Amino acid sequence: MFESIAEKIGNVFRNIRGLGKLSEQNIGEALSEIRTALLSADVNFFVVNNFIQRVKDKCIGTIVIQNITPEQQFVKVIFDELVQLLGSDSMSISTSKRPLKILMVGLHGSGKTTSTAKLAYFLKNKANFTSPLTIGCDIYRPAAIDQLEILARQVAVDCYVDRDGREAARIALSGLRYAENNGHDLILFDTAGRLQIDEYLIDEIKNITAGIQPDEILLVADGALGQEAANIAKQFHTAVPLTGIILTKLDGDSRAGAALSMKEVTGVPIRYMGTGEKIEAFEIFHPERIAQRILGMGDVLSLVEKAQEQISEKEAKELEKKLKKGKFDMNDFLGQVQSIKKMGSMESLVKHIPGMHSLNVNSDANDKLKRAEAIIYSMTAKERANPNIIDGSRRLRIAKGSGLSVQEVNLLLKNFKQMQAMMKKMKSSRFDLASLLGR
Ligand SMILES: Nc1nc2c(ncn2[C@@H]2O[C@H](COP(=O)(O)OP(=O)(O)O)[C@@H](O)[C@H]2O)c(=O)[nH]1
Ligand SMILES: [Mg+2]
Repeated sequence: MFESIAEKIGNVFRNIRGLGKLSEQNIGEALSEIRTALLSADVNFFVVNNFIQRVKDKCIGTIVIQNITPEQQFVKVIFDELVQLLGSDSMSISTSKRPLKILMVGLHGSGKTTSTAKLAYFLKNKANFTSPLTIGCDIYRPAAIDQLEILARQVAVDCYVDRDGREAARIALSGLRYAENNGHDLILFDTAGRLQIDEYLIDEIKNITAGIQPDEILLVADGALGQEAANIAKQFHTAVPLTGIILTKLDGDSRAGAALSMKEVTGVPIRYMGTGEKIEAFEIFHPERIAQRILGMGDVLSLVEKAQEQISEKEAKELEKKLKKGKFDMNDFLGQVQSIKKMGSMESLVKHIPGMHSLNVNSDANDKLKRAEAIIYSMTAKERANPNIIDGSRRLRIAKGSGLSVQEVNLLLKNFKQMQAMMKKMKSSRFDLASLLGR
């Protein structure tokens, strides 16, 4: 996610060294490079200009803080302003009300139906809803109703449909009545989209809204559309009062334009993000983490959070501690291999690790993981704790033990070394920023 802008901004930071006191002159060039990076990530022009102006004012206006170099101060200002731009106060929606009624709106193909199921699943697991109901209000495409039903079944959530219904607002209302009669505590309304915003779509959404009185109206917007997604959101927002945005398709090589333009252009915060086609590829949108990612610092927090769901909290804490210390031995490597294997989706995890997004993870990844496991299992405890002692004869023994070739053992050791080096690097880069930010 956002690799391209992260790389560009990373370069700007690498190039600023030895600034004296921050001044308009000495930050000018870096700012102009950041401006170009933002524009090429398809961030809205006015948003970029305002951003640069705010950074400039803040850099020049700030009092020099002791123990912080001007470069660090510059990075901190950029970080803070990025967080601001991404929506400093945004987070998950409020989930205390029962029943909670959520209306999903958006253009055709933006990911509404998928996100409806993802959100039902997410809230069921994370916000203690016991009985979610999805309601299919897309009357134009029978396939859309099937799709919602299939997805709902996949996440073990009930689904209300009316294949003979002629009016979306009516279906929504009878669905709501059904939900109330059957004690559903979370009600998600999936609606139809259009290829573009038109009068009919807007009327339909207004009618549904007037009927069901939703607690939340979430716009599902395709993140791959860049700043155009923000323009679309703006138009929807004038029709119905949006309470949040779900930005989808942030996996792959999506540019940062949608994420960075959204809040400033619409005033509506991004609440969640879709990061893949699978049901689990759905997360709360954390501005600070995204800002870190855009600044090219990877996302240790998300990594730890993801891992936590698979491995025990204690294990995760230990991993986090080790990551922070930059200590990483073969046992940790094995632990990682196993939790990645458990998670099934290697791609989604690997992307959280700094420097790993370029790694080519293909479909035989799982097979590779199994081999890695076999090799590490063939090592002695001493070798795992201190892989440096693994010489030629030990390699031969390990290869025999695992039933694999010496080349494969060599490759694993090489990968391990790379990862260890990366962890060390991560430790230093992250710590600079973490201590700088006082977190
Ligand atoms: N890669 C990726 N694909 C997504 C994501 N969300 C939805 N999709 C895909 O986008 C397509 C359209 O989604 P759908 O939910 O049918 O959109 P709708 O027309 O708004 O209901 C489907 O193929 C989804 O699998 C996402 O976060 N990442
Ligand atoms: Mg749909």
